[in-house]
Amino acid sequence: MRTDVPEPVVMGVVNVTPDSFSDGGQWLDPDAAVAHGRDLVAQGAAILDVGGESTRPGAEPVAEAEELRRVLPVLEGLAGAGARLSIDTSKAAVAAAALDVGATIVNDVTALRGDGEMAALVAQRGCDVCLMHMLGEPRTMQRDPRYDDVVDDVKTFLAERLAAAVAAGIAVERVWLDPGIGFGKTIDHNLELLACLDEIVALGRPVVVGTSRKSFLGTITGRDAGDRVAGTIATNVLALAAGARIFRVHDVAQARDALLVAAATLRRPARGRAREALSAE
Ligand code: PMM
Repeated sequence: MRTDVPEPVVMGVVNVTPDSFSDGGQWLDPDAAVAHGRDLVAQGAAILDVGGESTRPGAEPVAEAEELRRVLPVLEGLAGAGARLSIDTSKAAVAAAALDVGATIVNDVTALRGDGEMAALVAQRGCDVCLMHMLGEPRTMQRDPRYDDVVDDVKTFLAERLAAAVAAGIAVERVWLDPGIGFGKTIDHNLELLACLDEIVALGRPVVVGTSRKSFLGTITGRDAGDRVAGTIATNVLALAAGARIFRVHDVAQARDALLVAAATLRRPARGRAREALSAE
């Protein structure tokens, strides 16, 4: 039996943005976003990741006041909905306001590099934090990204950011790591990272993967963003087998079912060992 297969945790995406790549504009109205979040909880999301600034390739930054206006009513409406709340932001003021209304996770795609106040805030509040790898910034990140060795580079980056977080007073147990699929990466970079995800898992912290509906899945399958759930699930199941623990997805019910079945299967004793166990009885 594999004893290293984590209990998968599904993080449902609630994008309160006009321009996210697969669901932009769908949940801009706070009531619609709250209803969507509740639906994702009913589908099995243990975490809701609420974001008010799109990080799609080419996206322009959003002003702090506008980001707050988008996410706060939604977080307030989802407090007590049955899932932990994560704030997807790189601004410390937005994270602080979100933590004030019940969020317990900061999902920072800049890995604490975007706002000089963010590390101290996370340290002081004692919340969980997801540190993600991104090459460059959303506006320009898909313009010819290059690495010496993408797996080594991402691994080194995440190890450095983990060390920086701990040096800033964040408890090591609070830190999650994410290779940042699609953030300054070609299709080959994304596939290489997924194929070698065990090396990121070996850094010893829970690993988050966010492949949901992303464009490399469309490149492989020829399908539009809304029709990439099967491709998303393939990556989720493979990532689980490599030891990833948290799966950031739009299609919660399908991902949950696939991950539960995959986890149950991976935990079965291997055939030879099962026979040995039986004959020893
Ligand atoms: N991807 C997006 C936004 N936030 N956060 C983490 N930790 N990991 C990701 O891969 C990630 C993220 C972009 O996807 P979206 O526009 O569908 O939200």
